[in-house]
Amino acid sequence: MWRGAGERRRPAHFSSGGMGLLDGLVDLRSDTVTRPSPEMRRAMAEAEVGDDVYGEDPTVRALEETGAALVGQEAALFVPSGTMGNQVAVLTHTQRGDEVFCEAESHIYYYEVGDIAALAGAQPRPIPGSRGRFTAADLRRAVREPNIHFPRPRLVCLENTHNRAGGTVWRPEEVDAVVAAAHELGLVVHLDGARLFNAAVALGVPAERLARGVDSVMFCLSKGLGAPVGSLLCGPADWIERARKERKRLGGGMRQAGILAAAGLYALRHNVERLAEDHANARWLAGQLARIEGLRVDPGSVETNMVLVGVPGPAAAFSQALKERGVLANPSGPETLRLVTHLDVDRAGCERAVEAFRSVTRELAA
Ligand code: TLP
Repeated sequence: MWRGAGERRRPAHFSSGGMGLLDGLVDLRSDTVTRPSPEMRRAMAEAEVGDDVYGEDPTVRALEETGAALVGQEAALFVPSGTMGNQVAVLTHTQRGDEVFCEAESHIYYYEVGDIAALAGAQPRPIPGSRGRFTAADLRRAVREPNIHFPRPRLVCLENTHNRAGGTVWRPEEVDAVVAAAHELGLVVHLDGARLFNAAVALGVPAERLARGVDSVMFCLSKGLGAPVGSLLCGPADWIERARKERKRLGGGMRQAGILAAAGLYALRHNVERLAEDHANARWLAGQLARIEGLRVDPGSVETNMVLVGVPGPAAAFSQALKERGVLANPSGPETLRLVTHLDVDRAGCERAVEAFRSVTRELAA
């Protein structure tokens, strides 16, 4: 317990959850920047732990059971990052030379350092989507009949919500249709659900409904859910045992990981429903920014916690000018910035961001 003399000696950043290098800035670069709250830190400090490589960490086990149940799967594996979760999935589903179908702007293809090829030795086959989604017909067109020249079609990857499309949501029936087509074609499906709970909260459906029928699903605890580290890869129990071996091969077997898993459990218990606040803030931001001359924003396109903002001129220069005004936002295209709302940015922070955008556009127009 945090009490008495010990508590007074605790460094300020430990009790406040603050005092980071960028304190005082409105950080809209990503929901990955959230820092654990004092309550979450307490849960971490008090976690029961053991050596998870021996399967002896009770908190990791509890997190894996809780997470698997939430997405309707039999078992789960705690991994250090979403990237590792996706790549363990690709490694477990495929063999060298297999073909992996994914949307052309998907994280697994765009942002994971080429590791479908580099680690699994598989060939990614990008499918151009519409706002991050593709249809069963698109998939059927992409999958070729067996032929001596072609790789073996094996895996389809979906992403919900879709990051580069701006946090867009796949509806249950859209997932169902692609999963049914994939299975008919003899393929397996992995769902990159880094922000699956954002999709579930936005649609008002259980996360399990959005993962129904898929062969594996990964979701992140370290994004909008607010944990400092960690993702869960979920699937059938025997498949997860094979995935556990791949995680070990990648060096992802962690020891007293219950300290981290406790944060994940806390996040699942306390931070899911509140994602609706982040979505409301994103909608509000988009509505305000759309009124600023010189910016290109479509408030109707905001489905979860992301806003894509077209800016006049290079996004990197605009981002720098925002930073000088205390607001951080990352480019996601040559003239596009991505804003991500999360539990460490409140409405007042969003108001400051709007002011900063107003000031930069005014200066550019002058
Ligand atoms: N996305 C990060 C960056 O890597 C771009 C971000 O700031 O949005 N799948 C999806 C859909 C993701 O958005 C991310 C992270 C991951 C997987 C990877 O998760 P981590 O960062 O834990 O490896």
